[in-house]
Amino acid sequence: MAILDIIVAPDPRLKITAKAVKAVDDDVRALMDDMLESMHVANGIGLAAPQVGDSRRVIVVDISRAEEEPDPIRMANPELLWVSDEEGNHEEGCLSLPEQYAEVERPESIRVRYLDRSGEEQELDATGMLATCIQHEMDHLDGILFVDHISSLKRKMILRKLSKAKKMATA
Ligand code: GNR
Ligand code: NI
Repeated sequence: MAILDIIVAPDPRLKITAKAVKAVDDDVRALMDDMLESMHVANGIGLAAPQVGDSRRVIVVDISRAEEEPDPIRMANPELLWVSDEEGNHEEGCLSLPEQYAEVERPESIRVRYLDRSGEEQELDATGMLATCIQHEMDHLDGILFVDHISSLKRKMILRKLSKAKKMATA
């Protein structure tokens, strides 16, 4: 197991369209496990492979609270089979946009198909925060960040802040 560094925006690696996994082999399983460990260390509820510099279509999610049983979900090649007409607004954050938050409108419920840790095809129905988090992670696989769903004024404010913070850090 290894703790992977999480890439912070702005960074071209967050804009790449990730490639489908051909098979869930030991290498993909190790990536999934390292991502879950890295996500927990960073206190996140989801993580997508591009955030750790790996452009394969792999995401992990665990929305359980600290006092609850862990509920880790590992997905390769996730695909939306259905989204509800009903939309919901939830406040989102992103480990690649540290300390930035905004309300994002997305379908409230989804059905997703994916390959699990054993390479078996699975389908999952999700609603509320779980549905939000899965959609947020799937967006990362297409180079999309939650700020791409909000007004351009808010997006520019957030990206400018992070760009300045990076310049300060590297000066
Ligand atoms: O930790 C995270 N919290 C979060 C809150 C609301 C909606 C989505 C998320 S995902 C985020 C971790 C992350 O950046 N995943 O890509
Ligand atoms: Ni994110």
